Amino acid sequence: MEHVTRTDPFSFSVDPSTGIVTPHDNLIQRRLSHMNGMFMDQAAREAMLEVEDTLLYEVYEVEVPDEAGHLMVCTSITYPGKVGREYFMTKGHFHEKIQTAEIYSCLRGQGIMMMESDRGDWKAEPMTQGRAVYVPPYYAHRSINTGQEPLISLCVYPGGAGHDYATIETKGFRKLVLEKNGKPEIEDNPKWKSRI
Ligand code: M6P
Ligand code: ZN
Repeated sequence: MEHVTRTDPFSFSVDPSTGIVTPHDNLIQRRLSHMNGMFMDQAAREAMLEVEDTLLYEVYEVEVPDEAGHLMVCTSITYPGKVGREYFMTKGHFHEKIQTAEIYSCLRGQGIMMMESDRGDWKAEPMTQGRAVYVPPYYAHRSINTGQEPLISLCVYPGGAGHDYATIETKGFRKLVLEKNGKPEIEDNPKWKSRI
């Protein structure tokens, strides 16, 4: 794969049906085995893992300098499926520089962007083709695929923002999105720990 750090003007293409960015520099693939303790139903996760280490989501990254002034750009593709009643989702993260925002422009699929601030405020916004979500500063964010096809977004965030995964890994999101009677429902996370 071509590996360059771009500082000159450039353009790239995004296939809205697959989320593949051309050209791209990195492809991140996250599987069930990478999501230890993140899904509510641990037994369902373990049973699935015995059969297959399912691919949950992919991220195609375009490499630009990871520093203030630049805009990091990538696509995220979350595949459809569930672990127990819980829909496939991204790990979710705060930005290391917590005062930085992000835009997710949804290109395909149906889902929910779950957002939660460091003060414990939360908001769930719909993700659907043609709709964009603004994740403000101080909000952790996780995309959740509640549909039958890949949930694809083009994401843009400030260079130098960084990813803080540890907070979500240890404390979780306050709310979960679970299937109930065939529909997504937002429920309290019994394991959530307040950050304050
Ligand atoms: C989006 C962006 C990326 C992020 C990815 C996957 O594409 O927010 O910065 O890495 O989603 O989410 P996560 O990092 O939480 O696994
Ligand atoms: Zn982010």
